[in-house]
Order: sequence, then structure tokens, then C-alpha cells
Amino acid sequence: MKKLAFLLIIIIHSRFLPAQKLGIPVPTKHQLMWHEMEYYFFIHFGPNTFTDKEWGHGDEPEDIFNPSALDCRQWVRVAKAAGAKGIIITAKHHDGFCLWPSNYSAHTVRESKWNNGKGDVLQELSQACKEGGLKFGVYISPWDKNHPDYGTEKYNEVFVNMMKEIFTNYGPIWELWWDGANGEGPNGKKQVYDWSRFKETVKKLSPNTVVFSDVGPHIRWVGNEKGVAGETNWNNLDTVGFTPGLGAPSIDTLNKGNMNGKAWIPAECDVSIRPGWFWHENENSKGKNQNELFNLYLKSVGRGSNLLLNVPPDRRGLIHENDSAALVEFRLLRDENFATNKARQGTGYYIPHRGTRKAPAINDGTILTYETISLTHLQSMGIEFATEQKINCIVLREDLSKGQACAGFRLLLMNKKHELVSEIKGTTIGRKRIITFPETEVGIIGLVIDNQKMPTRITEVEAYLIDGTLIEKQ
Ligand code: FUL
Repeated sequence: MKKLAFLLIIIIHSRFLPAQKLGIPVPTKHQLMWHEMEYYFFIHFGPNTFTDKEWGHGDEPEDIFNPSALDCRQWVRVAKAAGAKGIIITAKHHDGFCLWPSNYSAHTVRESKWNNGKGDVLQELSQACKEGGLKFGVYISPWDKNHPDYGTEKYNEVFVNMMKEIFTNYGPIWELWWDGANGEGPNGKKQVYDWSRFKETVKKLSPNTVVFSDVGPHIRWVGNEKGVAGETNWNNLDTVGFTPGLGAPSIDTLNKGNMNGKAWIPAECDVSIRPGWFWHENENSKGKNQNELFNLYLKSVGRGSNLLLNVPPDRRGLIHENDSAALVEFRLLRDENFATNKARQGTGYYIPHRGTRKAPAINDGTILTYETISLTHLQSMGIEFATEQKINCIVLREDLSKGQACAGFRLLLMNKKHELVSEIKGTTIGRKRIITFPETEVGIIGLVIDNQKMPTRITEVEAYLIDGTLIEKQ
């Protein structure tokens, strides 16, 4: 008897053990805030915009950089109209040209004709973002094809000093983006990057900044430049022994994460609205349209990742009309298709206890409340409608504050007679999981968790009837 009581205590206790005790990584406050950013702009802008290149050589004359009507407020207006919540700009791409007048380079806006050498793109954009209520982020390439010190230990100091300038003069910097590329500099030498020094610098200067690289420390690359996260997407990663660039984990690992990875390092999906990262005249009509953007949204945000969408300004220094038109339409598509969450009209409950055990938090319209699924006890929950509803899209949301739990789920679409109409299987849920399927008349949506690392906290189950033509065969 005593033994049984002891066993029971252990079982009950282990079901409520905090994630830390189970060795499950949890996000920091700033990572959790990052997850809620969902979608934001990437801006590739610099000498390449004027030379029609993707990778400059670093020897382009500074005068080439001369936008005729640069207006960062226009970028912010477009971003806001498109529903993006922030902007990350290429402060320095591989060609080494600095969009701010750095004291540690002689290849900057100061040496250009633009604004008689008095211009400062970082100043203008950080200011415009502040005014517009957008988060401001900076991409800075460690690879520098211009800097005379590149390839020597001195260059690591230069890079640290450049970051100091950025954090001191243009902060707060919400996200810092480190490109892992590591090619040859002007002397034909490659640099040995001092990543731990770089990390320490940011931590000291701006502890709230989330830092992206192939392997974090806070955000990881998704493993492709198509904007597509893995259908299985863990926010966890093992980083010991790995570095950004050539030393990174495999593409597949970056894409899916590690289920039992020791660190919380979620994936970010970077992709360009155009074929190239920089603006090219001959790509003005080759941009993605709103339907393609919507599909990308499903494959990034809809798989628990964030979407970093590149929108490159042209030689005027403005976002091109074709791109802004598609972006506004993309926003409309999201607003219209996700306007009516039918789950709100249903009743949430735990399945074996229909009628007695309600689960109101899963369809109360807020992610601040949740219901818990534990494998030993309450394994499934559902939403029952008063009358059958036509739907073709379900959005699941998991609370991540205590770690990521769900590893395998099933959606059971049933009619009002409780007969199974179709079953959809999935693996991870994460912050947001958007599942689309052929239009179905549904009386009950059942959610069963078959595999999890700890009890799963479901904050919302949403149901929609979206425009069927937007659903690609997946
Ligand atoms: C890559 C770079 O080489 C591309 O030019 C672009 O900036 C992309 C976002 O990252 O590593």
C-alpha cells in the first residue's frame, strides 16, 4: 500500500515537473517576444542596388551609392500597410560598404556623393521605425571584401567596434543578424571569426537584443532561402561543436531542429519577394504575388517559425510600386481569410468527459489562457459546434513559456453524429501551426496528442473557411 502511494506521488509529481527539471529548454522573455513578431521585413540595400550585382567585390567606388529620393519613412509605411512588425537592414553586406559613417572603415556613406557625404541610412531608418512603432534590426556581414584588415586578427576588433557604433548610436536594436558567409577579403585571405568575442560584445552592450546566426545564440537559420520551415519544427537545437557558416549543423537539422536539443533556438525563415536579395531593374515584374506570399506564410509562420521577408528598395531608395502592391494585397488576404474564427462559436471540452469537463480556454480567443493535455490522464480535447460548419483550415497554438511539448498530434474531424470524417496527423505544434485540408462539414474537431515531451498546453484551436484556391496541395 505504502509502495502504491509512493508510486502515485512520483507519477503525479513527474506530470507537473517544471521543464527545467526535465532538462527541457525554455525561451527567454525576449525570445518569447520574438516569437510574437511573426513577420517582418528584410531590406537589402547598398552598392549592389546600383551595380546590378548580388555580391559586390568590395572595390566599387563609393560614389556609386547615390539614391535619388531615399525615404525610409516610405519603407516603414509599406511595412505597416503590409502588416509587418519590424525591419532588419543590411548595414554592411559582403562588399564591406557601411550604410552608416563608421569610424572603422573608409568605405561608407560618408565617402559617397549621396547627401554630400552627410547621409546616414541607419540613422534615418532607426528614426523612421521609432516614429512608426516598428522594431529595428540590423544585418551585419562579418565577411568583408573591402576592409584592409580582413584576414588578420585586427579585423575582429574592427567588427566589434562597428557593432559598438551600431548599438550605441542607433539602438535599441531588436534583432542582430550575422551572416555566416566567410569568403576571401581584399588580400585573398579568409578571416577566422571570433564568434565568442562577438557574442560577448552584444551581450554586454545590448542584452535584450536577439541574435541570429546559423546556430543562434538566440535564433537559427531555417536551412534554406525559400522561406520554408520543416513540417516538424522544434525550437530546440544542439549547438555544441558547431559554428555559423561551414561549421553549422546539416540543412535538415536546421530546418527541423533537434527534438531533444539542449538550447532554445527557434528557426527564422528568410526569403526575398524577388528572385534576388538586391533590387534589379529586370526583376520588377518577377516578384511574388499575394497568393505566393500567402503560401509562404503558411509554410513559415504556419509551421511555428517567423517570416523575414526581403523587400529591396530600388535606386531611388524607395520600395518599388509592384512590390508594395503585392504586399498590401497579401495583408488583405490574411485579414480577410483569418477574420472569422468559427471555433469561437463552439464549446471546448476534454473528450472523455464531454458535458462534465469543459475546456473553455482553447477557444476563448486569447493565447493568455490554456488547457493542458497529459498522456496519462486527459489525452484529447475537442470543440463541438451547435450545427455542422464548413471549414478547411485549423490553427493550433501551443504555449511555449515552459518549453515545447507536442511531438505528435491528430486532428479528428467528426460530424454531429460523432462519426469520423477525416483524420489529419502532425508532429510539432509550436507557437502556431496552420493546417489546411479540403473543405469539410465538421460537427466536432477533436485534438489528440499521441506523443509529447511533457504535458502540452494548448492556448487556442481556431477554425476557418479560407479561400480554397489559396490551398496548395501540400
Ligand atoms: C546570404 C548572403 O550571401 C546573401 O547575399 C543574402 O544576404 C542572404 C540573406 O544571406 O548568406
